[in-house]
Amino acid sequence: MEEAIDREVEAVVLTGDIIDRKNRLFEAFGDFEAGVKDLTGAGIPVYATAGNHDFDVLPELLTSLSDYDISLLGENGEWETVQINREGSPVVRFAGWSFPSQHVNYNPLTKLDLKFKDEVPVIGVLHGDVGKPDSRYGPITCSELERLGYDGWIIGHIHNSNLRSDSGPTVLSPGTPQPLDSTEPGLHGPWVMALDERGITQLEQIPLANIRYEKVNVDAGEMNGLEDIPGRFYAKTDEIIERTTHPALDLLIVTLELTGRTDFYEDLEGVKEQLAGDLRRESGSTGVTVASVINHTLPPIDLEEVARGNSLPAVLAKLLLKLKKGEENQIPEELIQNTQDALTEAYYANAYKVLRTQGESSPPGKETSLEVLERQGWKILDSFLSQTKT
Ligand SMILES: [Mn+2]
Repeated sequence: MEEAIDREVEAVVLTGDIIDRKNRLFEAFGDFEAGVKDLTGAGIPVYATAGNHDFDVLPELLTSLSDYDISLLGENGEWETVQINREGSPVVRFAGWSFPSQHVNYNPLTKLDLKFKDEVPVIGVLHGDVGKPDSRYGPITCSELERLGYDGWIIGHIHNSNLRSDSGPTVLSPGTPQPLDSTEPGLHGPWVMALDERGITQLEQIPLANIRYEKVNVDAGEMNGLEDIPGRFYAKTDEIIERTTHPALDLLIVTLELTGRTDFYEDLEGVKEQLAGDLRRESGSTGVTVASVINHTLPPIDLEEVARGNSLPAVLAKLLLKLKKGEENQIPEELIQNTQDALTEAYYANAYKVLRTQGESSPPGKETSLEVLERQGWKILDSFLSQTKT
């Protein structure tokens, strides 16, 4: 809100799912009202469309904010337009649509037939799933976006921001102002859209989120020991913090992935949690924490060398070479099937029922099976070879 007032914007547009569920309404209400009040005081109108999470709550909420300059666009799934004027002349027109129910199986754009003959730029505003024809959350197709010939679209729903401007109309998915978890890496924050009579002239994201999630890869292959990890990790995380100016970044939350071939690959398994705790630090005014450590290191074994001959390790090494090269049609079908069966059994175990119902995981596919086979294969091979050494 402060940023919008400082920049003297013509309007603030919200694209839905501002409120997650009905029971969160009251937590968010005070902050929301304070922001809208400040914007109204600064002469900046707010336009909002409802999404699948707030299709009922948002219209209800807005009725209690009738003292302020905030309007819902396209209530009950009926397209609606509004014109923004500057000094009496129109500068932009919004065509907006709001979710009428939690699930919308049709493309909302097929119901839109508003065409304009004047020179005022038109921006479509709604909530929905772009490019997912089977979605229950307003499947929007690119061909429909093109058909209407508007200057641009602002579409809420996905949490990571996305901007398509290479062909067809500009389609901005602004994303959430803050990332919610590690599946939402990169920059988060509101966008500023600049327009003139020709249409959109500039789109810029303001990275206002004070939390950022990133995956950081560190190659353990060239290290002498575990003690070398922090130095490499600090360099990588400092680079992320410095690369983008993050005036508001308080916390960088990292998933650390270790790769490469190293003698201490086995030791890493045992110290992963300890390591995550030890790597926590401050970099300037930004805190850095490690949410998890993924050990993808491998033992320093020369597969081609071991694969010579017909010994057990050689047979296993040949298999690992095929997996490495992606020659999955050369892997015995039974082996892949057995792996997948075992993984599927674990997936459907009662112990994980809660995770399944919360949608935290998906059933293992062939790709996962091949990954597990390769990982386990390396472990067995390493054991074989260390036994023959002694
Ligand atoms: Mn949504």
